[in-house]
Order: sequence, then C-alpha cells, then structure tokens
Amino acid sequence: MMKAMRTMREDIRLIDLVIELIEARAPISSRNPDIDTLSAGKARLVVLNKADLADPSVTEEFVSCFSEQGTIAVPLDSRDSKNVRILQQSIEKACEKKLLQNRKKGILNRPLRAMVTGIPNVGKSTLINTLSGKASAKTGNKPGVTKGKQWIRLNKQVELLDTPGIMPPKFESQIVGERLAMLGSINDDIIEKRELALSLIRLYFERDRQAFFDRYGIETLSEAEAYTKELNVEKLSEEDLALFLVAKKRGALKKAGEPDLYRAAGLVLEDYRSGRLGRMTLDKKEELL
Ligand SMILES: Nc1nc2c(ncn2[C@@H]2O[C@H](COP(=O)(O)OP(=O)(O)O)[C@@H](O)[C@H]2O)c(=O)[nH]1
Ligand SMILES: [Mg+2]
Repeated sequence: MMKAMRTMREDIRLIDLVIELIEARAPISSRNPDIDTLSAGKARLVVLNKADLADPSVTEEFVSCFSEQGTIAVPLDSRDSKNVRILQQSIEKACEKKLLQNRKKGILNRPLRAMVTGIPNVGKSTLINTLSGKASAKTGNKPGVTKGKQWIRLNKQVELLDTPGIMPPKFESQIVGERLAMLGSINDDIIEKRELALSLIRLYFERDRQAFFDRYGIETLSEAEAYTKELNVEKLSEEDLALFLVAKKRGALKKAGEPDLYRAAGLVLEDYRSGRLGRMTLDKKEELL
C-alpha cells in the first residue's frame, strides 16, 4: 500500500484531470480525503461507481451535494459500455476550464492527461477497461499487472493513464470502517463477521425492512421467536432473530442441526455486496459530512 501511494504521488504530477472513483453505496466512507490535497489545482471529476447497486434517489442527493460544492459528479455502472458516452461528456465538462486556461496561454495541441483514482475494489480497472474498449487493463484483485506507462486516447483533447492511482481506504471512525467492511472494501476480519452482518441487518431494518424480508422469505419475526425458543435462546434483538431465520431458511446448519450463524452472516454480507439484497446506500449525506 505504501508503494502504491508513492506511485500515485509520482503519477499525479503528470496529470491535469483527476477522476476520483467512489462507491455510490458509500460516497463519504469510500473517499480518502487525502485526494483533495493531492489533486490541488487540477481539474476534478467524481464518479459514483456501482450506482447500479445503490439507492438511486440517495445517489441523486449526493450528486447535487457535490455539484453545490462546485464538483462535477456522475453516477455510473462502469461495467456497461453504453455508459462511455455519459462519462466522456462529464470528462469534457470537467476539463473545460483547464482547456480554456491552456488556450489563453497559447497551448493548443497538448492533450489533457487524466488519471483514475480510488480505494481498492471500487472499480478502477473496470472503468479503464470500459473506456479503452478492450481488455488492456486487467480487472480483479491482482495487483501490479501493468508495467511502464501507457496512455489511452479518449478523444481529441484527453488521454488517460492506463494505470489507476490506488488510494488506501481511510477510516478514523468505527462507522466508516464498518461500512467499508460491509462493502468488502477492507478485509472483514477487522470486524467480527457476525457483528458486521448484524449491523447491516439493523440498517436494513431502519431503511428497507421489506427488502430484507423478501430476500429471505420472512413474513414476520415471530417465526424466529418460536424457532429460538426451541433452541433455548432467549431475549434476542430483532437483528439476532433475523440472522437465526436466515440460517434456518438457507439451511446454514451445523452437523447437529443447530444454526450456523457465522455462515448465515456470510450469506447476508455476500447478498448485500452482490446486490441480491436490493439497492441500499449505507451513507446518508446528513450523517457524516
Ligand atoms: N455492480 C457493479 N460492479 C462493478 C462496477 N464496477 C466494477 N465492478 C466490480 O467490482 C469488482 C472490482 O472491480 P475492479 O475494477 O477490479 O476494482 P479496482 O480494484 O478498483 O481496480 C469487480 O468484480 C468488478 O466487476 C459497477 O459499476 N457495478
Ligand atoms: Mg484494479
């Protein structure tokens, strides 16, 4: 991570436009605020990536929020090549001022140079792939795929560095760490998996209880009360009850037949990360700004 950060600092000196990828499901928690200092004086574009997994109305709120602060922001599913045009237009918009400045200085033919940055797993390689139209940047979690610097021509005015700048995730509060773990952006062994799933269920219960019930075929939690009574466990919270039910309904059981809550927690987390649990945004704009 230290080396990635050093490379990033070196690369960013060559750059006119920083394309900052953040998670649409956590537009605050998935930002590393160091990017503000690193990209001082450069053109900026914020991409709320994986927008297909986030609550669209919350995404819109965040886009307006950025725009009120004078930052161009665009929600995106970067896997979909149909979105290239939207992104191209946003890039051009973000570059307008810089191009004008260059023209005033008499610089006419030098293209602007752009770079994609963001925390691990936010979709940097996917975005570069989609933009370049071919598999020139590998996706997945294998670091160090590209050697040397290559530029991808995006249009007459902009070219893109084919290696992204990797920012370490930054979390000074437990809430932010927890949300990054829910998204799978940081290792979930930092927080006990069952605790993490329970926190996620609590959020679903506050914001979209029905989505959770629908996914696991739950009518009411009283079903769980009967089940846990059978097991002689008492006085459980709602989210605990829900996890017992997930274990029962999904057949996450230990050899002796009792519920495997650790496995059930894993199922819930996987369902959330992949979007099967429905689109929920973790951050609220009032909450952490
Ligand atoms: N649903 C969804 N998945 C995405 C999107 N962008 C990337 N991914 C997935 O997120 C994972 C990490 O993407 P990758 O590009 O390797 O992230 P990187 O570490 O930032 O380079 C991969 O499984 C991608 O398919 C998106 O917009 N929507
Ligand atoms: Mg990558």
